[in-house]
Amino acid sequence: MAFNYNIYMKIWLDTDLGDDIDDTLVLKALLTNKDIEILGISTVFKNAPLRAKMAKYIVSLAKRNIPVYAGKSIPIKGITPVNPDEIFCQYGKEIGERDKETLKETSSDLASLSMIDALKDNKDAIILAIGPLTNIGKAILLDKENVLKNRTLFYMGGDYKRKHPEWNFECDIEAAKIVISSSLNKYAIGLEETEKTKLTSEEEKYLLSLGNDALSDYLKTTIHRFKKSTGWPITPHDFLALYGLEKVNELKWIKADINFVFQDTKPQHCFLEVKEGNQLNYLNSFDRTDFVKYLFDSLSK
Ligand SMILES: [Ca+2]
Repeated sequence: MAFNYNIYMKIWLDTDLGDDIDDTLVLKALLTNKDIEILGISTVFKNAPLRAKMAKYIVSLAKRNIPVYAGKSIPIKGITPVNPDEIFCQYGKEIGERDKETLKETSSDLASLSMIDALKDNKDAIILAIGPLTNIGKAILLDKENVLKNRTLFYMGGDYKRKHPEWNFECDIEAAKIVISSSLNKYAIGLEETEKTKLTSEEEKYLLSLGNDALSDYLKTTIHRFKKSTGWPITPHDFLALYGLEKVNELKWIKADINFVFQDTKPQHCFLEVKEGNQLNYLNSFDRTDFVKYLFDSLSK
């Protein structure tokens, strides 16, 4: 089924914001884009309730009223050990403490069920998934009325041109398998492309100069926390999924089937065997200059 691009878009965002800075960049861009309606936000992986609190705080800074749900902290079946009490590097006391009430949400299906409900009421809505695929996989398992059948999903995950393990897939390999074998109309943004988005120090400086409202200031605070904690350059992996969604008709996509391959020597890693097929469309390439312009334009609104 072809993806019908509309200028006005309705999106459900599923995110593991709080660790790498790219999710926070995507959320800020979505909140300030008047052509995009966010139907809901679900958080995933490790401390999903605290991630939901962070997302709620960012939504409140944008003076928006968008439902935020804490989804699954623990993968359906992952490879990497997960600590649901882990505090992410962008955490600050403005987000609030994790409390007993939110702990209950760790095992709740509410996020996935709310995603199904939102898509049921909005036939043209798209899912944008920029974390491990646990909530999406869970939604497919819970979707008794086939609401998700043939619906469109853009996700950052997998590596389609190299035999490299990729974090989002590796963190919940079972969820990735459920999503890949589902009827969802999938647009995949692979690590082999997102790695090319790494910003130069000049580009980082420019990013930090954008905007002077409360939301932009908070974004800068979280960037500083991320940099201080990791020392990593900003690589907006997840932003390429948003770019892919907005530029879907201008970009080249390749249709493929994939198999998950585990190595005996390194069972913790899993790579993809890619062949011609119809399971998904993966991004073949993009113009980095155009992407960086899009990133800066989106974040200066
Ligand atoms: Ca992410």
